[in-house]
Amino acid sequence: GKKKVGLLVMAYGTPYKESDIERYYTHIRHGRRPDDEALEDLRLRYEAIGGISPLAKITEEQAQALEQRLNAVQDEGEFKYYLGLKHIEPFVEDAVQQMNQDGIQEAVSIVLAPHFSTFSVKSYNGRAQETAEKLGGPVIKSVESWYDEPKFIGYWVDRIKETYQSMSQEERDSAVLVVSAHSLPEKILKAGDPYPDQLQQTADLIAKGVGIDKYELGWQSAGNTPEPWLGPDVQDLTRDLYEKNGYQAFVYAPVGFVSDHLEVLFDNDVECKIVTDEIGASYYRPEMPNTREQFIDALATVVLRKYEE
Ligand code: FEC
Repeated sequence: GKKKVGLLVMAYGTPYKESDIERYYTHIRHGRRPDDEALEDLRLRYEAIGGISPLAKITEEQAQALEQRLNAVQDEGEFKYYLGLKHIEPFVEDAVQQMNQDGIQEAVSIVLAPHFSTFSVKSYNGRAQETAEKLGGPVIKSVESWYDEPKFIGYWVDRIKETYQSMSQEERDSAVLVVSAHSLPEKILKAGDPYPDQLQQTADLIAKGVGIDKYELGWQSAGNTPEPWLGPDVQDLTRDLYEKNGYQAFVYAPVGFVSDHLEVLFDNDVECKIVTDEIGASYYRPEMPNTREQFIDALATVVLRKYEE
């Protein structure tokens, strides 16, 4: 038979039910339980998007779709997916242990986030490699980033073109594209982290593909801590851009994420929308990649390139 290849799909994770929120948030805070106020604030945000996040289901479906696609486009190996999450079970370590128990000797890993940073992708990959080393296998080839994969750029170019085409000529002429990712503490810059540069490149490639020159980089969903975070925040940026340029339409492309989840459904669709409502501008947020074929094909291309290295 064909050689079995582990497909380690890593993602952030989300509470499965309301009673998971506390332990999930505590894990995000490195084991320090958030105070009641912070906890209640998070619970209310989940409530505002329907109680819990659709992320768990979407992540699972993305992994399944990616496995299927990989097995449809090549014959060399038979990919089997394992889900490894950052902040809730099945944890990254659980997934690697399962691969090991299943006798998987080689694997490719990918994080469902396009841009590399020490806080995100490096930590996922580190946890996977460390566990594999400790257990004596499998050998894991880890994708580090895929922010410039042409098929991924193509996904956003197509969605944004559709959005601009749905506008009147007048609105299109006074529209701006806001390309964003999750903010991180500013201290990553001192360590030479490529994260902001990679987001800039993603934005430049998308704008070029769409054929627009009015676009800006923004950061969103910054943590609730006293240290400085990368900015400008997308909400502040929206106000500033309106004051400076009087834009009538704002198109949000949260390209640092790949699914409908809290950070998009709340931080963009609720919080940014509050600002565009206030200033009387239109709010647009093209569909997230989720399990769209064009996106899954982009991921499959990236994984195969790594596999064949
Ligand atoms: O449940 C859902 O639908 C949303 C899941 C979710 C995703 C996500 C993505 C990223 N985060 C990143 C970094 C940080 C840093 C902190 C932080 C805090 C939170 C909190 C929740 C949360 N994150 Fe998250 N993030 C998601 C959910 N994140 C909930 C806690 C409440 C809050 O502060 O809003 C700050 C930790 C601290 O307190 O010190 C840093 C990065 C990504 C994108 C890359 C990736 O997906 O791995 C980076 C999805």
